Amino acid sequence: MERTFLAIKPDGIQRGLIGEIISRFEAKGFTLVGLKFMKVSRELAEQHYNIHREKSFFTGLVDFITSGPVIAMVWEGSGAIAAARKMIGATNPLTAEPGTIRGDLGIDIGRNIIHGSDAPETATQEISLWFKDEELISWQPSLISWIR
Ligand code: RTP
Ligand code: MG
Repeated sequence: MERTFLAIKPDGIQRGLIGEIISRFEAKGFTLVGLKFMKVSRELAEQHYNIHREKSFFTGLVDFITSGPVIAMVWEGSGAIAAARKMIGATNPLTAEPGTIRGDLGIDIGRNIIHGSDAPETATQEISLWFKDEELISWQPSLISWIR
């Protein structure tokens, strides 16, 4: 079963979009296997975005990600990595398709609400960077009927 790393960025938290975003992945049919509400250290932000270290926007990006709490998550399901990227939409919310999270909810490339791993290798790296093994829970829905 494929796993991907997603993080609701500080703008998503501050705009009250946590429920909206989590609902989309639940409704899609993916399974939540890890979640934490956390303040990101500069060190973690720099490691996470290491690939962009030489870019002009790097310092601003790290400043932003460390500016307020984020929600780090791991979601599981068949094809979860590519499907989550599709649900998130293009990097620039202004050109992201309607129906995607960024296309529906944002307008600023530097404040684009959510991060998602872009490939199987980065998903594996990011999951181990953000989560300890014991923070991830494999589970199946119970067969008990909860409501009668
Ligand atoms: P993310 O890693 O955050 O999920 O975003 P992404 O894959 O769609 O885009 P990526 O190329 O990895 O860029 C990481 C973040 O850097 C900011 N950015 N700013 N000003 C710019 O031209 C520019 N380009 C990228 C964005 O906030 C992007 O999410
Ligand atoms: Mg990226």
